[in-house]
Amino acid sequence: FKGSVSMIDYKLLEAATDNFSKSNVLDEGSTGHVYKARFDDKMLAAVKRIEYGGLDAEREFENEVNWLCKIRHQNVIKLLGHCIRDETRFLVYEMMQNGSLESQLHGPSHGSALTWHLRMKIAVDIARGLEYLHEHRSPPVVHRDLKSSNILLDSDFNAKLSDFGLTVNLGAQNKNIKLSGTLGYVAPEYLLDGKLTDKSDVYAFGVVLLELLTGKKPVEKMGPTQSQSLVSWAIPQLSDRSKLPKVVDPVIRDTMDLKHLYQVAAVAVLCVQSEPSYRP
Ligand code: ACK
Repeated sequence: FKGSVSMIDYKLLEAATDNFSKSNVLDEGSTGHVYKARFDDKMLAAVKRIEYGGLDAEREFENEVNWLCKIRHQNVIKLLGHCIRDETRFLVYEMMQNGSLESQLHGPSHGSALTWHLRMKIAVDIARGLEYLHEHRSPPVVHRDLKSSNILLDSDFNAKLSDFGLTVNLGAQNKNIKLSGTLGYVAPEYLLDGKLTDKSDVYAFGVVLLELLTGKKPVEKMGPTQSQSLVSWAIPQLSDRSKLPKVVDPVIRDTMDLKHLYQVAAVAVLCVQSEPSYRP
């Protein structure tokens, strides 16, 4: 692997996680456990341990390391190192103390820590991360699995994009990209026709905005018809479409109220549907 992300010695990982002790488990995810790690008695990090999960999982691991070696942005998770031991793979990330946006919104606290001001800032952080991937990388990079569980929050609730296992660039070599992503977030044109563009991420961003607004999960395991109905639910919220461009501006100033935020969510979804030139 290229870049500045270092290979970390397995013994160091064992020591930093007290031998992967139960008390250090942050999450028991489907792809692997995430552990709290403490290096040199001070620096905190999160270690994802991925047991052998077949070729696809291996490819995703390599893909994640390769992308995170190349991408440095304040709204993208920092990969500090990686380690391979027999069939098990480890990824070491900067610690994100407030966990995922999904657990903040849908966990026991039901979003109570997230004021409207904070939700607004999280939305802008995500947009900045996406803008970097789409506009400042050439060819554009598509995250391909944007969702609330892949948005992590640090101790100050700065939001960063994570999980680059499915990420691709829109270069010529990627004409036939296998359909992947998470139902509920996946753009209808990608799901139905396999048409992948950077707008696929924008669609997912629209769904995350709706989640931030309503505190509700997009229905999981649903087909394209239902995911389209989420869109048709959002659009009637806009009373006057001719005012759309004016809505976006005040967002960036910290003056948003619920009504504005609601409109912005609808704008994001609407733009993907109807404005080919739109960028987040
Ligand atoms: O919401 P959570 O508790 O926070 O559940 C997810 C889970 O692991 C799967 O992604 C947590 N997690 C992942 N990466 C990190 C990280 N860098 N710092 C803290 N927690 C993390 C996340």
